Amino acid sequence: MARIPAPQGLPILGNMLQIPSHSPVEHFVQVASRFEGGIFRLEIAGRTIVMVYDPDLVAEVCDESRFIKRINPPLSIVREFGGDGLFTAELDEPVWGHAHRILMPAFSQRSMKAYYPQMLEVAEQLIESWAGRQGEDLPVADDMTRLTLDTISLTGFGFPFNSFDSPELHPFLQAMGGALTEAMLRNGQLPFVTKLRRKQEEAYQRDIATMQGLVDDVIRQRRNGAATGAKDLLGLMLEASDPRSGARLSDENIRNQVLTFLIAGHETTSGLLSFALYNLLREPHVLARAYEEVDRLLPGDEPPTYEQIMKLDVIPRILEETLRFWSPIPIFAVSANEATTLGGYELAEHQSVAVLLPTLHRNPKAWERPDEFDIDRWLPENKKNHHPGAYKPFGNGERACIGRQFALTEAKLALAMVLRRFAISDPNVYRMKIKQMLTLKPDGFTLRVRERRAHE
Ligand code: MNH
Repeated sequence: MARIPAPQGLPILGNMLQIPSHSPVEHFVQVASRFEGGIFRLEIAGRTIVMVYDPDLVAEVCDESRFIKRINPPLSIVREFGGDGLFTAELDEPVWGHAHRILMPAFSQRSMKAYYPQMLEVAEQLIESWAGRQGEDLPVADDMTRLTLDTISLTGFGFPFNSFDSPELHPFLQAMGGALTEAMLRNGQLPFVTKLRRKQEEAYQRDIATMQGLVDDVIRQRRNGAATGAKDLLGLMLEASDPRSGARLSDENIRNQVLTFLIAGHETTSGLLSFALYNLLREPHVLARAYEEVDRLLPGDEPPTYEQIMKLDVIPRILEETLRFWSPIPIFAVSANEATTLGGYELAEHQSVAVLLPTLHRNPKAWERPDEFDIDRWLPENKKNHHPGAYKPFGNGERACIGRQFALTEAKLALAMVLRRFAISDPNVYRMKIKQMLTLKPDGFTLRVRERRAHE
């Protein structure tokens, strides 16, 4: 049987030196454009990585009886700080099941209604902050990060960051950016090189300590009874037991979950909102439809209710199409449970297969006019015709994103409130430049706002 096609590499190092350390995904997308079969292989110092972006092949690797998520690089590196939190736990570690079953109810759509008042409170802080900075270049990704970090920490842990009160980003974010970038760099390094980089190792350990210090503050504050909210994520983790086994989460595991949620619970949603605003500035027709929708469904100046936000239709489709165009998590990986074949090629047992979302999400085999931002793809009558392997921004199966409803509720609310109040513009004509720290964001993107109508 033929081997999976691969770009020419060097002996021993393979394709390693071809991968730019600060923008690996951009490189993978370029390589993918040369391998039209929807699958290719990279050899990285003895490690074989298979990338897929053909929708039929993606549908195959999404069959959980054949492929499951395993904690390989780079997730095994992220595990150095995520520990056995949900994102970086093995499926067969008992604690994954305990935490999954304890926390799932807290992420149902019904629970979103309970978080709504805090989501609204933070969204109003964004609006007030922008109202006071009309005509200035607003740092979109930073302000979306303030919004999403404050939202997860307030709703999940009763912990107010109050990020909009400060012109500097919280030290937690600096540390997180450092640690995620370092994890990505280490993923492309030989282990002996990582060992030699003493200064980077020190900075990495300092960043991890900074993040863990904050987590300890969050938990200590709850234990001291300073914050109420027994029904939030932290309350559940401290009180609830696994309905199946009766097991409780250990203190160590709760620390890992809190850190996991502080990172996973904001970084991606911030990227989604930033990319959505970018797309709207480039698609005046879609922007006009969004203004029309918020004026129709959220008239007046009253804070929108949860029920009003749930009636939005154009805004959610903008978010879905944005996640197709720019998935904040550009790759997720699974491993073959046993030796198998994929697309006529042999895969060894435990071979890791990575789904390359930017290429999958624009694959002409699955999408008509793939490079067009078209929110009507997400009308129910069109959605039902989508290829089952064509769209995976939240990953797959049991290991798919637990925070999907949370992210979408928060993002709908924030986008609707921004567009109800402000006309957005981009006089600097931003050109997309992706910053990758494992996840993707637009780097250096600014926009300006002015009030759409007079407020008394
Ligand atoms: Mn989220 C897993 C994307 C928002 C918490 N998330 C995943 C995965 C993807 C993903 C992809 C699967 C990764 C993998 O297979 O290795 N997540 C997103 C995107 C957004 C997002 C695109 C926003 C947009 N995620 C959120 C939010 C939270 C969250 C918000 C929490 C409040 N995500 C998680 C957790 C996991 C996860 C926890 C791991 C779930 C598990 O494996 O049990």
